[in-house]
Amino acid sequence: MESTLGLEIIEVVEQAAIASARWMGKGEKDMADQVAVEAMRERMNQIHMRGKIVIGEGERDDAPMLYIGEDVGICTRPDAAEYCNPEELLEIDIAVDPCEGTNLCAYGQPGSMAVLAISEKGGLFAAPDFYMKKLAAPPAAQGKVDITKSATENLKILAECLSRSIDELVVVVMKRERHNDLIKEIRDAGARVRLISDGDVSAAISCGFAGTNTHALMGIGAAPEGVISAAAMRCLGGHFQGQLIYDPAVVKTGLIGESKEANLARLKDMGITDPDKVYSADELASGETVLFAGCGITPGNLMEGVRFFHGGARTQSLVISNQSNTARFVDTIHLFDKPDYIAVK
Ligand code: VTB
Repeated sequence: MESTLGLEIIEVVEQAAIASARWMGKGEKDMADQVAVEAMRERMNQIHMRGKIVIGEGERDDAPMLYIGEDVGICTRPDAAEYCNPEELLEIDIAVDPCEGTNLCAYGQPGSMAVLAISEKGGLFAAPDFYMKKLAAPPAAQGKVDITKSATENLKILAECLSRSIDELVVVVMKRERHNDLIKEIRDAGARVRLISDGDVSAAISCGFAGTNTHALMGIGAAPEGVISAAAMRCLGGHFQGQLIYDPAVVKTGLIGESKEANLARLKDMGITDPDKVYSADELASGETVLFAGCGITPGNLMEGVRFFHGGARTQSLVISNQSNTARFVDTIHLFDKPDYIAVK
């Protein structure tokens, strides 16, 4: 799966990032998202694969493109068997977020990315559109920190695992009212907090790389993106845990507007019998083969953003694979017009 897909999915995230970056700083987050969705879908449909969106833009009725359950790829066509080889005919599951951190893109802030994760059928947890309490940490702390422990306890463990003092740790937290107590606790424990307005996927994955000065992500973000973060962290051997948040009293805004009872009923319908279960990265991205791809829209901790020049753009992407055990940073120059000569900038 990886050999053919690995390179092509780079182009999928690159195209989404370039489209979205044209709307960077324009203050229109819906446009930044919409063009990314269109570009991602168009490029995805040129790949010889039989893909199904398991995490996407929403339920079929609400999202016209990249909706949950949508078939993508050339080999989903009815006559695919005639021109797709048997391996390409195996169904794969795809989780996408064409513009993660739409606000960041719309306001020209760092950390927005086009991201996706791929696995064989059934290899990615089909997370409901709820919230998720998340804990990400570097590989050295994998399986040692625990989301069920207090932030204070986890910081002690983390400091030990990373052979440093607590005040040398940086924890990323999204600036939300729901995190006020958490932020206070982290500061009281002696660690330093980097508050971000949006974009916890970039923050989670940064924990997987030494040198990013990001030692943990704590707090509550969206559940579907948690699966994409988990896919990357699983490949990197980093720590990631997630716990669904279904009680509107915990998160008063956004995704969950209904009652707690209705949310619990929805989870049950989806076959989630233990709504309080703590999911590990291995459970959220359980497939044998897991691939993650991301491309910076605005500059971030891990990747540059899209930089346009006359007639082209330069992007930086990251592809992580648990098959080849590689994390590839790919620097690409895109020439939009057919040039007379390649003017690399
Ligand atoms: C956003 C976004 C994150 O979750 O915060 C969203 O920035 C949900 O949280 O990157 P709010 O409803 O409080 O804004 C993410 O999309 C992903 O977890």
